[in-house]
Amino acid sequence: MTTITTTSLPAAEQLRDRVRAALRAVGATTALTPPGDPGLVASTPITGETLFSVPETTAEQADAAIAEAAQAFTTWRTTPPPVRGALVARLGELLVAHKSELAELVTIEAGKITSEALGEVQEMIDICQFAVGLSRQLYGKTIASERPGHRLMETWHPLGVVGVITAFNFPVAVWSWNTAIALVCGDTVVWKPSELTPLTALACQALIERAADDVGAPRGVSRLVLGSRDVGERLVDDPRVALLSATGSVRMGQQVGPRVAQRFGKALLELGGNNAAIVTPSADLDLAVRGIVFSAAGTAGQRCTTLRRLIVHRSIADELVGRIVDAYRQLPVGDPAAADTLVGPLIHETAYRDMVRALDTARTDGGEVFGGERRIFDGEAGDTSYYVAPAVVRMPAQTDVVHAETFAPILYVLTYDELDEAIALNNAVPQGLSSSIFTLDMREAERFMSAEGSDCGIANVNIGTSGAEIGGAFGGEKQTGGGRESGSDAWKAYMRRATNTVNYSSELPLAQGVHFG
Ligand code: UN1
Repeated sequence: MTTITTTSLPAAEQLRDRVRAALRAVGATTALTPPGDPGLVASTPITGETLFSVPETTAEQADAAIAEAAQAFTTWRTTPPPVRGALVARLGELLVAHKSELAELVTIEAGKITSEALGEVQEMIDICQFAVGLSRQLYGKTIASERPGHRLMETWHPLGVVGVITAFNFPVAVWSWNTAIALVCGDTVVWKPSELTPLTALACQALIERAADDVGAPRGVSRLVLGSRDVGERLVDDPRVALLSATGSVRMGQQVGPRVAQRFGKALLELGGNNAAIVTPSADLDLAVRGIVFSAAGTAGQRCTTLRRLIVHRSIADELVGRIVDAYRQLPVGDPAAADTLVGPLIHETAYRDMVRALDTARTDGGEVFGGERRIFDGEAGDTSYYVAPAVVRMPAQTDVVHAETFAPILYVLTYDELDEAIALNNAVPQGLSSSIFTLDMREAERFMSAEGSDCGIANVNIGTSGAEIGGAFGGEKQTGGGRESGSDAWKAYMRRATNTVNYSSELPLAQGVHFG
């Protein structure tokens, strides 16, 4: 079912002007050419139109970018960490100064509503601040030695070049999580953004280069390569890339992981999620409804942390679903730059087709679907853009479609009677990124977070599954890939550890009491 709306979308020429102004403001000088010219297509999901052509990185240029980063590493690794922190501090200042322009590009290129786009840039500013503090805290342990006159300790050293592959849905924040941490750790970075978001990448690259110039760091500390799969594969296979940090689909991770392992490189994978929230009878339903609607419908269901499954106690299921459906009916869907919009567009037609297919399958499986219809706006762009009302689907059971991650705003609802059953449902999917429980019963909350509780990398209480702060380690288990990015001690993945045993005695006792000669 589709709904035709009478409001229209902005004209492509107007969006082009806004992109040019934002790129000019951040100091990006790459020449954009008219759509249809050779190069990478820069488009917008707001209207589904092509805005510009962007120069694509050739194989030789990609090789040169890795070489530059490898060269910069030779001096960056011995630059004192707090001095490295000064570069990240400068990047943070530039992000503060250009927050609105960068957010505007995120809105135009990824379709995020303004508030979420600003939030994404804030996440970049936050990780810069975190990383600056970290630059004075790359702590190693000292360890009790079993031998007299010996000291045992561990030291942390930079790894080398970090290849960063990012997805369209967080086109700037995920780069910054990796780059801010990698830079203070003494690594250098080569970034391959999603081919769907080259414009935001050009803006970030302009800012990091300016930050590098301002503090006297080599520009080679952070390079950008633009292109599709081939360019990413160069990072995957190049032995100069010590760590490959990749965000994207499980399928992508299944290809990337073994290829990096084959050459004994390190991989940090942040892949799909199929996140659930359990709602128990004691839950504060007002709060739960707000948390659920933001996590399930926010970002038009296109976060890896999006809430996709609701596991609700049978006694409150009708009431809760009724309230969510009511809230969904009131969600303004449309131009993400418009002040009152809460749900922007899907990224492209394929995302829409995937959503339609999933809803059809859910219906075949006995699901009862509320919402999910396409909204077509007046004018030409109506046909090429993909706006949908978020969907709620009451499922009789957790069928295959519920186990799959469809990157669209579909919330499947399942019911349970006993908490054990709810936890088993939470854990029954192949992915393990985020999860939450809404309850006022501390026993239930603690069980959910315990060893026999949620098997996810993120397990929340009384908040939704999305919208994590940068201070915690971000990532998940099982098919989510096991990597951890951003806060806590995630920095350790960006460094190598050396164990040092120092003998300051004049004897040579061997460990384990061994005598030799
Ligand atoms: C992602 O969707 O890849 O927790 C990252 C969140 C955001 C990050 C999501 N801070 O929803």
